[in-house]
Order: sequence, then structure tokens, then C-alpha cells
Amino acid sequence: MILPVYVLNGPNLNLLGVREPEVYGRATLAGIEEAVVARAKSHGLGVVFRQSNHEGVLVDWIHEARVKGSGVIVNPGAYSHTSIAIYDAFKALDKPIVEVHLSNPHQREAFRHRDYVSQVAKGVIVGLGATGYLLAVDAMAELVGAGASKGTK
Ligand code: CA2
Repeated sequence: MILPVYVLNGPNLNLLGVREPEVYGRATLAGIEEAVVARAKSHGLGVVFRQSNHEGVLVDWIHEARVKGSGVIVNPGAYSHTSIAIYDAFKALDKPIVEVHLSNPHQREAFRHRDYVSQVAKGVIVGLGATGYLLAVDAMAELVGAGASKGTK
């Protein structure tokens, strides 16, 4: 039995679908959660899906995933560009990490070009909107050896 995949979302992502649809798309976080859970289920994987606006809460959840998760898909939001605490927590996580960004930070302000989490992630998906989360689930299924992943059936 494979442990669930943690899908962690950082600050302001609770506002998805409400403001700035031209940057982040029209999907709400609840809609993304529903699609992620369905996609993970197709791979035989469970999901723990969470969002917090607080750095320390995200650190605590990464610690929790060390024990209770098989890997972490993360959109750290703006903490990607600032948080050494989240970087350190991921360094201590001996499990696959896939980072997702809805927008493409490389096409945006210079302060979004540095990304601490990318330095510890196995893979990074940017600029594809909500689809990026689903691609991350497919990649994670392969990384954790989930039975029904694409290409194995
Ligand atoms: O593109 C992404 O997924 C980001 O992680 C989103 C973060 C941003 O700081 C990163 O550079 C890239 C911001 C999330 C803010 O989400 C909002 C959604 C709707 C309205 C306002 C903010």
C-alpha cells in the first residue's frame, strides 16, 4: 500500500479563481483539488491536499509528509522565492518533490526568478495552469511506483 501524496499549496492560492484570472486562470483551488484527487485515484494513489498562508504551517506539513506521505507536490507560492525554512524542510525530506507553478515565474518580475524549492525538487512544472497539477500527479505516480501509472498498463 503506497502512502498518500501530499499536495501542499502556499500563500494566497486560496484566492484562485477569484482575482487575477489572466495570470492564474479561472480554476478555483477546490476545483484543482477535485481534479487532482480524481487523477491520483486513476493511479491508485491517495491525496492529502492542503493550503496555508503561513510559512511555519507549511514546514510542519512537510515534516508530516516525511512520516505519512510517499512524496510531495508543492506550489509554495511566493515562499518559493524567499523561504530558506521551506527549503531546509524539503532538504530533510527523503521523498520525491514535484514543484508546480500555475504561471511561468521566469516570464515575470526578476524577484520571481530565484526559486529555492526548485533546487531540491525532482522536477518543476511551470506556466501550464491547473493542468500542471495533473501532470505533477502523473509524474509522482511514476516516481513512487504506483501500479496504474501511464505507460505501465
Ligand atoms: O504561478 C504560481 O503558481 C505562483 O506560485 C503563484 C504565487 C506567486 O507568488 C509565484 O511567484 C508563482 C502567487 C499566488 C497568488 O495567487 C493569487 C490568486 C488569485 C488572486 C491573487 C493571488
